[in-house]
Amino acid sequence: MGDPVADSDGDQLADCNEVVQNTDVFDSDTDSDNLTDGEEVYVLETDPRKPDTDGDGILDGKDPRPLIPNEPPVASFTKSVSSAPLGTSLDFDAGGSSDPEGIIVAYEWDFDGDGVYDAEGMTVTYSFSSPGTFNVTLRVVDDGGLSDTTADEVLIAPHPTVPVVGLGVVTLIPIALVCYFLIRKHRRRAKSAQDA
Ligand SMILES: [Ca+2]
Ligand SMILES: [Ca+2]
Ligand SMILES: [Ca+2]
Ligand SMILES: [Ca+2]
Repeated sequence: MGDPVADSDGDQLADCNEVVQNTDVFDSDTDSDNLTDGEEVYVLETDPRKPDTDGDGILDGKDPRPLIPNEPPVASFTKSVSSAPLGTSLDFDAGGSSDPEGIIVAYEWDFDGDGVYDAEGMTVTYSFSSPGTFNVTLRVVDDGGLSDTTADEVLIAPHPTVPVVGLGVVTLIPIALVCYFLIRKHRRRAKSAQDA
């Protein structure tokens, strides 16, 4: 300890400064967070005695922002339509998702609600293979590993022509009934005229 600029552990932090910082003169990484004491003091300005300076659960050596605690992202998406006939390609856009202090690194989509993600990407196009009501779920993950999910329903109709055919039958029934009663009335009148 005679030489004031000696650096016994070679971590770029002189022994005399290690004493000031209260770090280990013979351990280049006092808090074992994979950053040397010199790097923490002079470059990142993180605490060389605390492996997780901001206390967000991510060690300084792996933390993209070791001085700012990570906040979870917020998942949000829009869809081109809420209901469509089977066979339609639907567009989904998660561009409205956000993160308070970082960036979103993954967008995952579960279209059929089975818990298995079917697609990845900020914008996706999907065509459902069967009719029904589907709970489309989006999961976003930020650069600190935190995530958020949101879901929205989509209605897929069985077949585009079915409602038209159904309406036709429904309107034909009263017309047929009216015709039947008119003919019956006409026949009765003709019969009573004959009898008289
Ligand atoms: Ca040193
Ligand atoms: Ca360290
Ligand atoms: Ca941290
Ligand atoms: Ca974040």
